[in-house]
Amino acid sequence: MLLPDSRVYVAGHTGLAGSAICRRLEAEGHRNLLLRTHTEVELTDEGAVERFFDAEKPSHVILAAAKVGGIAANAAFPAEFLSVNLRIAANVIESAWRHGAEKLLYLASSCIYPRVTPQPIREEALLTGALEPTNEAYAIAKIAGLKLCQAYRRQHGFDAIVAMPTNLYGPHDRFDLEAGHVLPSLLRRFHEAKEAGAPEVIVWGSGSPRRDFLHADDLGTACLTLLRDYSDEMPVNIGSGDDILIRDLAFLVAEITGYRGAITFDPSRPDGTPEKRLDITRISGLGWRPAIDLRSGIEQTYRWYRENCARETATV
Ligand code: GFB
Repeated sequence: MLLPDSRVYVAGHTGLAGSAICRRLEAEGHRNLLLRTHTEVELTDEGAVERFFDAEKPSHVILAAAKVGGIAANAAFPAEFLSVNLRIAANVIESAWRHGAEKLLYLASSCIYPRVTPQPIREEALLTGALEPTNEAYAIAKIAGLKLCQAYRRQHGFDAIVAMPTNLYGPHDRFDLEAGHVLPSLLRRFHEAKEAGAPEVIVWGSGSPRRDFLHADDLGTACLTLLRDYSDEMPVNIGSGDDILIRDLAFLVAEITGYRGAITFDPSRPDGTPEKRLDITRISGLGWRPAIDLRSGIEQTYRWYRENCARETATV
């Protein structure tokens, strides 16, 4: 059972998802969080992971560590996305089970569903069709992690559960113009264009794909719900219940950042999956609902970006 003094290890606590999960755990009174940076415990190193679990013996493990990136980074570095994420999943899941963790929550991703599948996407759609080529390597690694959770549950009775988050955004994201996801990239691009008085901002692709965006703080509440109230091999979708055209997202980001110049779409950049809105019936049945609407979530993220990153990124 998850108690305030449970020894909870959050792997990936500095990232977008992991930091939000830590904020939620702390807000709910958890005072025994085990946190280690990359340099303290390298998760691709089997020996380092084994030594950490042997010494600390966490009772609960949240596996939010992963090599992630937007559509361009996924397409450019498939070897790293596949290899690093496979090793992280194999090492952490094995050590957690071996050292007697009570429960493990693995974060997969909505990009592991087939490229074209009925919307909203139900959990049962997994492995029913071909993957989106731009993120196939990452998706295969995440599917392997999910299957490891199911296999350790079946073979060893290990209570490993899987969450399938949609496209996330929020504080501590990677506001990188080339390697980041669409929302942080556009926030930075529109912000810099406004500051520089640039006449045009270029948005990748046709603008016609649709995406389901969830603020990371809503992911945090969903993860706690699952840790407390869910124990089954079926993965659980975590999404907003809605989606938006990338074109409309670009106009919304322009409005929030105060940019007034032209917006041009560049069809030479990839669109990726046409749409991936998640069906959230399963997690809704546990009483969870997203609390942050897209506009106020982007406004809050933009404030965070200006306070924490805008000055450094402007000089890059
Ligand atoms: O966020 P994004 O890279 O993720 O791109 P995916 C979403 C959509 O936004 C694509 C368009 O249609 C892009 O073409 N887009 C427009 C941009 N402007 C930009 C921009 O400046 N930067 C970026 N990045 N996109 C990722 C997967 O796919 O989703 C990952 O590759 C991961 O593996 C993540 O699963 C959640 O939704 O296309």
